[in-house]
Amino acid sequence: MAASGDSVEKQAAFETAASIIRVAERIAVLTGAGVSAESGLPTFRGAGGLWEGQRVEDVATPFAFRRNPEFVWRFYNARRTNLRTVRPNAGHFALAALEESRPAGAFTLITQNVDGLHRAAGNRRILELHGNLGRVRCTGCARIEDRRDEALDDLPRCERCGAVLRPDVVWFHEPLPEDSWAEAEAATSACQCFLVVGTSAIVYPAAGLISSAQCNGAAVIEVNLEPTEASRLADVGLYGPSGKILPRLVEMLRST
Ligand code: BJW
Ligand code: ZN
Repeated sequence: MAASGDSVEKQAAFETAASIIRVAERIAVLTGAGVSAESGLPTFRGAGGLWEGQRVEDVATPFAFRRNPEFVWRFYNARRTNLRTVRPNAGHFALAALEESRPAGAFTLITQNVDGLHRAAGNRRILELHGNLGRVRCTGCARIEDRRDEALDDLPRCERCGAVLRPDVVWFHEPLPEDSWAEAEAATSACQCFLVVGTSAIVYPAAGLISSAQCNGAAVIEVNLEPTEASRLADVGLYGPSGKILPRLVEMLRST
């Protein structure tokens, strides 16, 4: 169904994307901060982004945390407060519906996001490459706990060993969680369709999955407000808010 005001090219792009998804036996999706933008969570880069006026090295590296843990915790506690009220948007729900429409194991959602919104929307097979903002990890005994629903101190400490806690997220210069990364690589090389949603595709190794998918013969579909580093690898680009594009795509798949 064509949306009024669409160009012929845009409608053709939707149809091409729908036909790629229809015939794909396995689908992998890579999401970034843009998919949560319509839930009210700022993205990282660009105007109004989380890092506007902020040096990344001051907040998102282990060195920054060692130098000034209170400063880093202020940044993360502000974001954690939002987590308690934020809700998935239509884009998240469309991805959950897409998984639901597929046989078990044929759909993998790989996310760089730390907000937990894909799980809240109902996706089941989720690989969180950059951790989760709701969890804390002890810098002493390495215990991981879910503290999503709690306000934390300015410099929270482990109840077991007294060491300083840190957010259980992946900062620059840190390795990605081994299991999730291995599963993401496997899902990427096994899929016939790789859908890239709301990411600037500049952070590695996550962004490298896009070229791996393409090299392995998958068709790449990009959904973003604008072209990105991923666009040159994409077979189809659907440009607009993911909260509008994804529900429309899923609706097209339902009606055929
Ligand atoms: C919309 C929209 C709407 C808006 N609808 N769209 C190879 C080459 C070059 C460099 C490297 C490399 N390998 C490693 C590196 C170094 C580094 C890196 O990638 N640097 C680059 C920046 C150059 N990578 C690392 O350090 C990684 N670790 C590593 O490689 O370790 C190796 C190692 C091995 C063994 C031992 C030790 C080390 C770790 C990367 C961790 C990234 N972490 C962060 C912070 C997480 C915690 C937190 O949340 O604070 O993850 S950085 C930040 O960027 C966050 C994001 O997940 C990630 C990606 O950002 P994303 O999601 O793409 O957001 P934006 O803002 O960039 O883009 C938003 C997009 O949405 C835009 O395109 C908008 O247009 C779009 N949009 N509204 C649709 N409504
Ligand atoms: Zn501890």
